[in-house]
Amino acid sequence: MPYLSVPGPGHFKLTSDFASIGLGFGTALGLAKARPDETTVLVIGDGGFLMTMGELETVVREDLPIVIVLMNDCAYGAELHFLKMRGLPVAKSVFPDVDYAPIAEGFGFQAATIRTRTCRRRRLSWPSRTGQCFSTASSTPTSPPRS
Ligand SMILES: Cc1ncc(C[n+]2csc(CCOP(=O)(O)OP(=O)(O)O)c2C)c(N)n1
Ligand SMILES: [Mg+2]
Repeated sequence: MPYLSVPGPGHFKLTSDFASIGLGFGTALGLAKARPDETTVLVIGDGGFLMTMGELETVVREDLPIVIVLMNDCAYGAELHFLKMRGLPVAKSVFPDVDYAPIAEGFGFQAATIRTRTCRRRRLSWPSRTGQCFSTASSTPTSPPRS
């Protein structure tokens, strides 16, 4: 993991063992419940998030200390790239450019959308408190091809 560092192996959980998308959020809920004195950081793709975003309500209701970093590339990125490599139609692998931050705010999260490096630097002091925070790191949508 080139961009993430953690205190030790017990602080890192990759949910790819079962190879299914949609497992990240539930796993993070369990970890946060088990370790209420630490902040759990969930890094999740937009595809996996779309399958499980109702859990935003669980985080708030259970008052779990979670920071969510949503990596929004407006796609089932893994499929998109394989389809492109094979010259196949990609339309079923792309999503509209949804801004998820206001949705998280509606549930009571402190939320921000980060689209540029400048924007990211400005937000570095955030999150400033424990509790629920939500950051969606959106790559600039590239008008994904619909064919
Ligand atoms: C239940 C299930 N369906 C389909 C797949 C195939 N699959 C692997 S990665 C992926 C896309 C995940 O999209 P996203 O969460 O947005 O992450 P990204 O690849 O864009 O970073 C899919 C559909 C899977 N692993 N599990
Ligand atoms: Mg994605």
